[in-house]
Amino acid sequence: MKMYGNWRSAASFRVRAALNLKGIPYEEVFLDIDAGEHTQPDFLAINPQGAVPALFVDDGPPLTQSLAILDYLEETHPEVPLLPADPRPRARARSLAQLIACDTHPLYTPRVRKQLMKAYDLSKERAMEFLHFAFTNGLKTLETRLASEPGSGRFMQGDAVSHADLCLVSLWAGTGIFGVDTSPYPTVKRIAEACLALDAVARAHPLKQPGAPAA
Ligand SMILES: N[C@@H](CCC(=O)N[C@@H](CS)C(=O)NCC(=O)O)C(=O)O
Repeated sequence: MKMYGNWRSAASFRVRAALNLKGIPYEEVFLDIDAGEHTQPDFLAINPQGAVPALFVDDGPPLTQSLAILDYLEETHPEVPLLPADPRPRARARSLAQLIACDTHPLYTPRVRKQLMKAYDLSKERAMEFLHFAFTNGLKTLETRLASEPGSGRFMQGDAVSHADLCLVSLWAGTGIFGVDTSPYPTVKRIAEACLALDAVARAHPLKQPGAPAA
């Protein structure tokens, strides 16, 4: 498999971690999002949305949207399951994953920050305030849910890693990169650290990818 991604990309991290956990070999082409490589015609021909990841799984067009890719990998490589088998915990794992991937992450993507600065004349500092709002809004809900719901265990849903955890680590890595205060979220921290203790997840971390800053 061949994936187009970016070192900092939360959505690419989720897919990379799933590929590693399932033991699926892949190569990654790292686009420089800061330099706008994802908006060039060559890449728009791959994903007209101008967003990573895009994963080529066969000779056909690539798969896009990290949650759809995670589902595809789950259905085609079920040997290492990343979703619970029972419908109810499965729905909860998906709910937690979507809270992050659908309702939190989109608010802090580069295109949103750029638009805030360009169309609404916000300074970089004010755009970063909005980014911090997006993170803390998601983190607060996650902390409340994870600390109070009976489904939580060693990981977000029970004691096995699921799509929810892959989304969580992608959010957690962003808190480090963007300097978000994580002290109010001890349950989120505990679970994120449990995930990052897994070699397959640690190897997929943004700061371990080509193009990432040294520290
Ligand atoms: N919902 C998409 C999000 C894709 C996305 O926004 N990717 C980011 C990197 S994490 C990107 O390519 N952003 C480019 C931009 O915002 O200009 C997914 O889960 O795959």
